[in-house]
Formats: sequence, C-alpha cells, structure tokens
Amino acid sequence: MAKIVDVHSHVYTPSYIALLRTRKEVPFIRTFADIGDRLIILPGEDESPSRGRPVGPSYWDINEKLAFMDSHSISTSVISLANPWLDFLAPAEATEQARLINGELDQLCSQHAGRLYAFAVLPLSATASAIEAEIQHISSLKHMRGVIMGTTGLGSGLDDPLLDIVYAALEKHELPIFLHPHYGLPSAVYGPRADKYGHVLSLALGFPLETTIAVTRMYLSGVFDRSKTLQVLLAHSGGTLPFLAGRIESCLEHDGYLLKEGKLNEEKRALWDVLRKNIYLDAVIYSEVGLQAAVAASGAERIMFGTDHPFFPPLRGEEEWLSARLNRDAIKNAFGSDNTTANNVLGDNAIRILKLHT
Ligand code: 5CU
Repeated sequence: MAKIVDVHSHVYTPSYIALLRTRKEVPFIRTFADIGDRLIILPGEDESPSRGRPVGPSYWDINEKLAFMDSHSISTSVISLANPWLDFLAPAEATEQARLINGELDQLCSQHAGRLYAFAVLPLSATASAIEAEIQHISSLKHMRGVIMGTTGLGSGLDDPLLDIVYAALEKHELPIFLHPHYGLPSAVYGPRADKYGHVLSLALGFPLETTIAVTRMYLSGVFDRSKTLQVLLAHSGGTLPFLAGRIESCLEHDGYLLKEGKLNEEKRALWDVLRKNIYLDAVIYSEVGLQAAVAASGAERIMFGTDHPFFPPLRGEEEWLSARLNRDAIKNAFGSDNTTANNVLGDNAIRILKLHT
C-alpha cells in the first residue's frame, strides 16, 4: 500500500495559541458571545463581517492532527506553524519564540516518531545573524526538515541582499524553505464589494499571487544564481508560477533596461532551470488542471501531496475533508493508470526529498 505523506499541514503550538489569546490586534483569537472562538489573522480581517474563521482544537491539539491523518490514510505529516508565524513580533521576542516553538515542534515529532516531522520557524524580524544562529540550532534538531517562511523576509521581501547569509546557511544545512503566503494583495485590488465574497478573493487569488511575486523577485534578483543549491518548496503548487513562467522569461528577454544594465548575461539561469533544480511544489491545487501545470514545470519527481489541514474544514460536518479529497483526486486524475508516479507524488517523493523515516 502506497504511503501518503502530507507536506502542507499546519499547527499552532500551545505557546503560540497562548500568545494569540493575549493579543488585541491582528493576529489574535477572540471569543465572541454569538459565534465562539475566532481566529483573526489576515490583514484587515478584524474589520470584515466574516470575523475570521472558527478555531478549535484541530488547530493546536496534536491528537486531532493524528485523527485526521488516520481517517485520511496519511501515514506521515510534515507539520509547520501556520501564518503569520513570528512576523509581527519585535526582534527579541521573535528570537525567543522561535527557539520555544521549534522545541515544541521537535518534541511533538519525537512523541510520534515516524508519523510527524516538521518545518521550523525563523525569527524573521530579527537580524540576519540571529536568524543564521537559529538555523544552526534547527539543524541540530532531529525532526526538522526545513523552515517555513512568509514572503516579507527581513521586512522588504525575499529579494533583499541581506538575506544572502540566511540562504547560504539554509544551503549549508540542506534545509529547504517552505515558502507560504499570508498577506495576499493590497485590499484595493479586491474592490469595494470584497466583503460580499467571503475569503475567496484573498485565499484563492491573493495567496497564490503573493507567492508567485515573492519567488519571481527572488529569481530576478539572482538569489538562485548565487545560491545554486537552495531548495524552495512553494505552497499551493507554486501559486501561478508554473503557468506564468514562460511569460516571466519572455518579459525578461524583452527588457531593454535589463539588457543595457548587463543583467541578461550568460550567468543568469533560466527560470525553467530553476523550476527543475531549485523548486519543489506541493500538490495543494485541488484540480488536475493546475497539477498538470506544476508537473510540466518542475517534473513529477518534485511534487508532493499536501492538505493544508486544519484550514478549509468541511462546512457541513462531513468526516471526509473535501479539501484533502480534491487534492488526492487531482493526483489520481492527472496520472491515470501510472500508479508509480501517483504514489511518488502521494508520498514517495516526500520520503526521498525530505529524508523521512516512515
Ligand atoms: O483560511 C485561511 O485563512 C488560511 C490561512 O490563513 N492559511 C492557510 O495556510 N490556509 C488557509
């Protein structure tokens, strides 16, 4: 029986939940008399009528994670702190919380050896050297298989040259970045009636475009020319990167300013090459159409199943999570009778790439 590994599986550890409960500004957890506990994390969500999303033990109780895994035949999950990580904390607190949370994650994994691994969190509001020190520490933790990161970097994005020492440290310790969105697009893009559309515009479009822009900025700034072995796992099958890679390449090749500046030289790696050597994609795209674009861009050997649990729970109390089923069906439909490739995407790729002992 094929092993199913979930590489996109979030948790808020007990200390992070305690932190969210103390806060009055986004992100926070608040109890409302009419609708109970709500998790309010996205920019501007405190002013929207939807009042965030319900939050309960599935967000922090590891037994709920394991029960979800059991009921969906998932043998192993690589858990990561959910957004917005430590982005909103002052440097000293972020550094302290990163150490605490990474310890909590590693401990959870030890208690469920073989079933859980983790992506660690970084104190990104701190200095690059404090982040480098945390990476060194993470590399000593038994169950860490990479780091989860948002798109803001040290405050000005992932194309910031100050991040080079962070990327170099991650390369040195062979820790991939799990790049995950949080901020979406400026709210003006969604228009004055955005509240009428629930979370659809921000989650279905804002998130993937944020990821696409962040990784494209990394590429354009030469991160992958300098850090040739850096590995980045892109959430949501790369946002729209697989679909837009050709257009990005073409815009680059037609840019007179870049030509004049000498930026279109031999050393600039093609985006297609980066997609095949530096980018992994999760299979959290809910349809074989998007999955096929991911496979065409990076190769089936670089795609890994995920669920995004505990986000997107069933709305009508069904036991099977539609979100998990859609991602499994997409794999089944994309590969048809090619069971070997389907099984690789479902679990064997993650076992090989992230060196999991399942
Ligand atoms: O529902 C949501 O807001 C989210 C989120 O914030 N993060 C995530 O990974 N998935 C869904």
